Amino acid sequence: MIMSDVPASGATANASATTTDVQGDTFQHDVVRNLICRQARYPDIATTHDWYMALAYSVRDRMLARWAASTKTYAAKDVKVACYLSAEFLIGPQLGNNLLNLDMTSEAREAMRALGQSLDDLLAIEEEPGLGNGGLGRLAACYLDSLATLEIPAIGYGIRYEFGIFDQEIRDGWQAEITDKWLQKGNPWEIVRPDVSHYVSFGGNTQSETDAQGRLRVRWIPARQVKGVACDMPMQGYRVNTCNVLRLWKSEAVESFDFQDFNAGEYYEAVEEKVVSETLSKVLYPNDEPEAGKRLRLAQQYFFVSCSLQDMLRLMDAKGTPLDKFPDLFAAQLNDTHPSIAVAELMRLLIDDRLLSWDAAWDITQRTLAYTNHTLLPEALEKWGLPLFQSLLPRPLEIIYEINRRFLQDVRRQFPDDEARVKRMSLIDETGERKVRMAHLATVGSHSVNGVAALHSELLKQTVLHDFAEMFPERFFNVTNGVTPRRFLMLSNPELARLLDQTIGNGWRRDLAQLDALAAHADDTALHDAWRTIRRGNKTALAARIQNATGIDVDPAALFDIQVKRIHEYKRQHLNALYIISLYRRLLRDPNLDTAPRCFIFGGKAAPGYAMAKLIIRLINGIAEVVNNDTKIGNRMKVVFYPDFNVKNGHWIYPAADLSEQISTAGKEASGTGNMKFMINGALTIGTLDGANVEIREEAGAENFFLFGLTAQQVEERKQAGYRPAEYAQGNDDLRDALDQIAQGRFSRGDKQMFQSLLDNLLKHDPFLVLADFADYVACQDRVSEAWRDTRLWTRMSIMNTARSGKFSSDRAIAEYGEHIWKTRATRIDLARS
Ligand code: 26Q
Repeated sequence: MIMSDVPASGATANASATTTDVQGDTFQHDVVRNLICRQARYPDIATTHDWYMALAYSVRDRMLARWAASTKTYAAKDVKVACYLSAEFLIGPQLGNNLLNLDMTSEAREAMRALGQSLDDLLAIEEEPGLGNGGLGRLAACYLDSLATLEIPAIGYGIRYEFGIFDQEIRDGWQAEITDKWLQKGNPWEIVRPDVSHYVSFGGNTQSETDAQGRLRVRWIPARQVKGVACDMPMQGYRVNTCNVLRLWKSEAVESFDFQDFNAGEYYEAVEEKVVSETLSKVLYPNDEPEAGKRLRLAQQYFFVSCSLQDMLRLMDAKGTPLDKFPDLFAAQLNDTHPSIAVAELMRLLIDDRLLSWDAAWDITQRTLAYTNHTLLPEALEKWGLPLFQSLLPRPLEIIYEINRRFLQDVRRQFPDDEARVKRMSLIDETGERKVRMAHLATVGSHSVNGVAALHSELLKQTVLHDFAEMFPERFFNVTNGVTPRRFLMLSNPELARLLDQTIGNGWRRDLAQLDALAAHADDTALHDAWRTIRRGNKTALAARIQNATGIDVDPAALFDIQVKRIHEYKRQHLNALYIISLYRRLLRDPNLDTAPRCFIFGGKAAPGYAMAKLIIRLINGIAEVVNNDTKIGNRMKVVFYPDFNVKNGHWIYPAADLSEQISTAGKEASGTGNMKFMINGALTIGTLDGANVEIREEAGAENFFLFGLTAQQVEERKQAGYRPAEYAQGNDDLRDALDQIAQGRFSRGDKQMFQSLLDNLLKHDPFLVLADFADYVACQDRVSEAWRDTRLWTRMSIMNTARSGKFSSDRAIAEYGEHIWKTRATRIDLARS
């Protein structure tokens, strides 16, 4: 099958010819044909990468038959499509997941074996598209998997970054950032559609005029335009025919780039224009917080949002749906405020291009859009200065002013004589340099606002969006995050999946809540033995990878204590580090101390400009160097910083964890999703009452969770009362000693300066209460060690964690979004009849 034969979404096609074509041949034959016809190689000289490409194309062909059927069904039937707008989609390697979802892993393994290739080798060489920073981007990917699996018509809309999140290397203990070149050898999953493109305007100014009907019209005369071209990736559901699309926009110069009439000066200007246009989708910003004044970032956001909304309008036109039915055809979810310019852009498209009245346009906009908030941290709330906004997006800014004018009128009507409230709620922050508050824009322009865990959704209503929750209580929801059990259990822990099948049947594969049946077997000795054997196998596999990546030898019999996530002060990797130092010092003082051997494993990237996060990585590596080489310690503890934590490495890490570190300052982590990946795989959690930890503990049972630390309310009270971190160091010998060791250069080869800023910060400010929680954390870690020594007890707790993890499937989360927010329904795709 030739890829340009596949119709664009919204068009119709007869898939039966291609379906027969693909299915008529054996799979092995398909692979060889793709090797020759697409890779232009023949078997004798093909490299492993050639075989990978040939296999991937053959798998893609199977998906495209289902994609055509899905697209045709959506175009023909009265369906509502969920559009997930996100600046990030951290989808991970695709081959294994697509084989799993198509239920053809064994077939592919067999075919490749017959061709002299190992499927595992081919899986191993796949580059992962790192089109995201962390939790938020990975959540979007899990949701696409669940949407397709639940047979909900859906499109993911985002940006096709040429360079995704950097690869991390560790040099001399420091993080080094290496450019991510994921597209260098081609992306077999992508289908570029030059025919699906939209123009996006930037800069210039606006003019008002009255049209022939006497209506006031605004014309935006932009300084430049950029073209967005659709690059599609198929998103196959698990054992269903539904195949949805992830549509990522790549920026290009507009065609009017003209070689005809130029003198030399104009030629170079024209080339420069082309370069600037193509820069838009060049690189993912590697920060998981906004940075002030980054013009290109705002341009990226507007670029992908405008392309996506124009695309939805195009699909609606193709279907012949009238404009006022737009909210019945599409639900658009805004993944944080990054796409929140959609509020102004949809208004602009409806008013300026489609000539709707303000009120009609506003009704459509609000009924279409919904907003998910992922943070309460004030520094992480997106705001854009007016001068920048004005110069880049003059027309959308005008619309924001008008939205604000009308909105503040409503506020004054509902809350008379409360100008303080008006100031707090305004879409424009006038406290310092004037800025657009994107969270306010998203809230005002949406019919639904949700947080990502129960605690977070409550705090959202009490803090950053308090005034809005008072004014529009009916808009506020909670949808606790979830993760896909396909990738994070079936694919990455196949042995455990098989054991679950044997123990409780395979119903859990379609409905993760059925894992609950495992609880009845929690004391079954045979299950305990099988459970531990599998976990030991997973730990041995991770140990081999650790040896390979770092040269450190770890013993799979040790307790694997793992913290993997972005490096952030609020996530408190340094609290973990301080505990490790104190344990090390204890072991030195008392060589006969009878403790459980532990292997502490860290992983995670630091934003390149976040000095403190980079210093924390250096500290962990400094501790590792000392501890791992101290013969007095032997194998009783090891410390590892596993470089380049990403989705692919996660596949090896989550199934090998005994203990999951979820130790953020209460009230700061919106949800967390790594916590769920660990739990599903049978790790126990040591954690604070933060984000989804609260619900994890509720589900697992308090007896199967290691809780420590201040609550969100206590954190606030402690701060109100004037928190003095140095007092905690004074009052705790172990803590003072650990800090002293750092100060003396023990973990920096004698350099007493290296960690000075970190120590100063902890002792003088400690904004995330590391020192206040230290003692309780140590006490809790001691309880962990006690429990670990009772193998039966630990295994039971591990089984109970998996058994009670059903709630944390992204299928449950997507079902809630579908029912309460989008009003979408499952649509069965019939392959035979398409
Ligand atoms: C914004 C503007 C400019 C540049 C970058 C950004 C930006 C990029 C990424 C801001 C935030 C992010 C990512 C945030 C994130 O990953 N948040 C996490 O979302 C998860 C899914 O809901 C939660 O589980 C985590 O608790 C939350 O931290």
